[in-house]
Amino acid sequence: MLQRRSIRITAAVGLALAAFTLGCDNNEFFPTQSAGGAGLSGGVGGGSSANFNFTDPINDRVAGEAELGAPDIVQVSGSYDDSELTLVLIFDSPVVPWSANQLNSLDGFVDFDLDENESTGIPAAADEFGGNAGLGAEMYLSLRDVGGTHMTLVHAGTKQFSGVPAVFEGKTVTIRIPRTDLADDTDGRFRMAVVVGHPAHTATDFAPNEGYYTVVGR
Ligand SMILES: [Ca+2]
Ligand SMILES: [Ca+2]
Ligand SMILES: [Ca+2]
Repeated sequence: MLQRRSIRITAAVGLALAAFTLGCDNNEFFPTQSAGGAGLSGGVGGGSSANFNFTDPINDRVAGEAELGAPDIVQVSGSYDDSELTLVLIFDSPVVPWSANQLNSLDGFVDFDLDENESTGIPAAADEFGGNAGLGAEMYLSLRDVGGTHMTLVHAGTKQFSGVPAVFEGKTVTIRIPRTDLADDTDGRFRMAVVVGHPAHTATDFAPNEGYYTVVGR
């Protein structure tokens, strides 16, 4: 468990999960109540969107054959527009929510370097598990599910976090992040690195294997 990534919501807290500010830094945080106010937008906004699409090799798990069946990411795609970031993670075989506690249950992080500056934010999670993403993340997404329907988006600096909708459909996981949650991105570009894992190992695959993806939105 990463000390600095202490905010890993693992309890179902309902759909109205809203932003909190935490004073807790050393333990997993299990919220027992949700604050009202923040609606979760699942709608499609107007205007054009910039699409992105990156690939990762198949069957390149960190531990090789020893982890056959564990999440192996093969594609990271989505769109980024005025209203939201849609992030689509595709695997070589179906994955299920972390809470299902299966070999193919999804764990991990997506790190967002919103100012494209490695010296600001926190080191990528991938780097802590033997990867080499080389970015400084202002925000990160914990891929552990919240109640099977949401994941936790965390601001690395303020520790504010919110629930964002995540849909598991076979080999595909789709996450929608409101643009307002990515306010540290001021020019429509950011860097992103993904590390996926499962309940036995936090890191079974890096995407990309080294470095980061640069998303150019609008
Ligand atoms: Ca892979
Ligand atoms: Ca940064
Ligand atoms: Ca990989």
